[in-house]
Amino acid sequence: MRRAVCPGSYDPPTNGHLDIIERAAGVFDEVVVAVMINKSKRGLFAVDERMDLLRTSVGHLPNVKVDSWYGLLVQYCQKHDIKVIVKGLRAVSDFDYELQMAQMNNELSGVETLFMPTKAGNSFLSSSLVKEVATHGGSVAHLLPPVVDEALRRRIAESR
Ligand code: COD
Repeated sequence: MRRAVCPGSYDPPTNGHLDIIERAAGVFDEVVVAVMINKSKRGLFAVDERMDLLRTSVGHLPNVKVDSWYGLLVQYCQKHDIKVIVKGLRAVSDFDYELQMAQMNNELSGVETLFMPTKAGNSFLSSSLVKEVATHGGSVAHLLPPVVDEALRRRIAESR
């Protein structure tokens, strides 16, 4: 079985993430979306909340499952016998760091990283910009899965 992992912070998931996950699901037999836990960075959404948002957003993809992990991504891959990491690339600015991580992950474990170019219409899209725009009242509904847009509005309203 050809399996791949799409790792990320997903705080929150955007249409850019979803596009990469959907396309990976078309290429691999099984795709795991792994919410990577960063204990030094408090997110807007808790890890469990991000997982719920992802589960709802990928509900139409039967070969995609959602998980979380604290530690090295390659340890997750080794534990679950996953040989491929799929990453989205938005622009040249993503490339330097993604290349470094891909090489380190390969050096550590032999796991390969495949880069998928973002859809042109998503190349400006990031979780952090979406949060910033939404916090100041801008509409980001067209950039997010509906369940995420709703959760984001609610979270921002709660924090006011
Ligand atoms: N279009 C296409 N792809 C996109 C878009 C978009 N609009 N937005 C984001 N993406 C891609 C990103 O390029 C990335 O590949 C993925 O989606 C996740 O994005 P984010 O922003 O949610 O997550 P990041 O970039 O913060 O995730 C970094 C990781 C958590 C994957 C990384 O730090 C990691 O693997 N950490 C685990 C610890 C570890 O193993 N460290 C050693 C690394 S060598």
